[in-house]
Order: sequence, then structure tokens, then C-alpha cells
Amino acid sequence: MASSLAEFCVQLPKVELHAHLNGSLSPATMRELVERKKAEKPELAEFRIPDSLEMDSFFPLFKFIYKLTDDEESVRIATRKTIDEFAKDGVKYLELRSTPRKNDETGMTKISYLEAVLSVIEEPRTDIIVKFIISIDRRNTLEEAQEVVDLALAFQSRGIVGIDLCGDVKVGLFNNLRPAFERAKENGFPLTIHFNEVIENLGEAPDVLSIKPDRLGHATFLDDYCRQVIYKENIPVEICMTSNLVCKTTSVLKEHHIKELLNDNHPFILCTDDKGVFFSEASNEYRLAGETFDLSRNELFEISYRSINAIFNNEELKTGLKKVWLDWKKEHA
Ligand code: 6MZ
Repeated sequence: MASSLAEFCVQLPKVELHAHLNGSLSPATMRELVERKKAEKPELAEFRIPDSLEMDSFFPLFKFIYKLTDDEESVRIATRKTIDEFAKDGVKYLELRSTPRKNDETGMTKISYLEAVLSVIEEPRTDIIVKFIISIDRRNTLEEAQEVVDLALAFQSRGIVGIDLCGDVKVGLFNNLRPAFERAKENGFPLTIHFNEVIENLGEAPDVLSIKPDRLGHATFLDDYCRQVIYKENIPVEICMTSNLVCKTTSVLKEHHIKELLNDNHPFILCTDDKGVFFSEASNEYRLAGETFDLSRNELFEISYRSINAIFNNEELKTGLKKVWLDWKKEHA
């Protein structure tokens, strides 16, 4: 039996369903990419990569990471190392998400970016199953959003299991991009939408909910209407406690909105969001939830086990994963 709660949370089999690739790069991955690039771009070596969470490092770090993942080989390295780290942390099923990006300087296109990520996701491995969610950025024009849906359709057979809406919560409107999400849905793609991360998003909430998303990211601010719809439709919520704390949409963990979901027994999945820039791995999110809400090890196991129901995948795989979880429990009870 694991001695500390932290150890238990690493050993616990977990699913990770809300992880942005470029936000998930560890300091070690960033350093490796700097080494690759510093001969050509010495200024990259001058950036101080933090080794632990610094409250205001979030935005500069993102800008820096995008300079590192600007060519296909770097994207492949970043993807592989990120998957390795999730696997090492006890994640057994991962839905990694990313926004296809081009770079005119290196010649990387949205297609070659996507191919680079998918080629790594397809590499055979026995320790973790990895699938991909393709992200539409709120900044996108409808044309750009439709281009993402085109890519999802073209690469569907290569592990793309869903479509996400992400990006700066204060930019853009869901309704401007709605036709792209409708087309994705018509073509059978499940949708996960970053939802009400800030209170200002409440205005567009009825529009988002009317498209019947399959999962919601964050869902931090819920009015009575939202809560009623989400509960009635039983929409699982991707919860990212550290991210919310760092982004100041939650002031203290004890008041985190997961509290209501726990009380109301509504499905949620503990996720990292951006484990690189927030310095919190999946196991740490379980430890935090456990410590904050005084959850037993058995309750943490149940949270992880029930998350399997929310994956964007078929019943056969869900049944297979549940067996892995139950076998683990037998051994570790
Ligand atoms: C909304 C977020 C996010 O796509 O380049 N992203 N969008 N809310 C958040 N909460 C903190 N964290 C990350 O990964 C990075 C991108 O994911 C989105 C942002 O659009 C960010 O640029 P990819 O792999």
C-alpha cells in the first residue's frame, strides 16, 4: 500500500481529459527544445525557465513555449515527452488537445503540425492509451473554425475523438463559430466547450448549452439555468483546480466549484489543463482534491473510476478500462 497520499495518487490509475499540449510541456521538455534550437536562436537560452509555480509566469511562459514548438520535429518531441510524463504519473487514458498552428518561418502548416502530433499519438505503447481532441480557438474566424473541422474530418481515423472550444475567454463569441460546431456534431464528433470560466461568459451560456455539448471545461460560474440544464442533461465537467487558482477564477481551493458537484453527485473529471505552466500533474490534482475536501482513498478511486464514463470513446474501451481499474483496486485495497 502507498504510504503517502501523494504516492497513492500517482499509483491510482487515472484518465486525463483536459490537457492542452502546449500548456503541458515540463521544464525538462522546454530545456531539451532550447538545446535543439539555441544555435540558431541564442535568445531562447536566455529565457529563465521556472522550476516551480510562479503566479505571474503563465503568459510569458506560453509565449516562450510557442517559440519552441514552431517546427514539426519539436512538436513531435513535445508530444512524446508530454505523453511519457502523463504515463509516468499513472495516467492510463489521455485525451490530449491542441490547436493546429502554422509557422511561416519554419514552413510548418496546420496540416503538418497535426500530422506531427498524431504520428506520436499513434506510436504503439502498452502503458497508456492516447487520443486527440482538436481545438478551435475563440479568436478564430468562422472560416478558420471550419478549417479545423475539415482537418478533424480528414484525420478522423487517426485518433481524433472530439472537438474543443478554447482560448482567451474574453475574446470572441461562441455563436460566431456555432456553424462549425454544428457541422462537427452532425459528423459525429463529440464536443467539449470551455464554459463560463469567467462570469462574463454567462451571457452566451444558453447558446453553448443549446448545442448539447458532451462535456464542459471548467463550468466555474453557474447560474440556476445553467445548473439545471447541466444536471438534467448529465453533462460531465472537466475540473482543473490548480489552473482556476492560478487564473484567479477561484480564490481558495475550499471554495472551488467542485464542492457543489461533489455535494450533488454530478459527474466531473479531475484534470490538469496546462500541467507545464501550472506545475501540477494529474496525481497532484487528485491529492489536492483529497486534501481540500477530506476525501478518502476509496472516494478518490471512485472519482477516477467514474471518469471513465466521460471519455470520448466506445463502450468496449470503457469496459476494458474499468477492468484495469478494478484489478488495480483488488491489488491495492
Ligand atoms: C482557455 C486555454 C486555457 O492548443 O497550443 N488554453 N483556453 N482556458 C484555459 N485556462 C487556463 N489553457 C490553455 O495549447 C495552448 C492553448 O490552449 C488554450 C489556449 O488557447 C492556449 O493558447 P495548444 O496546444
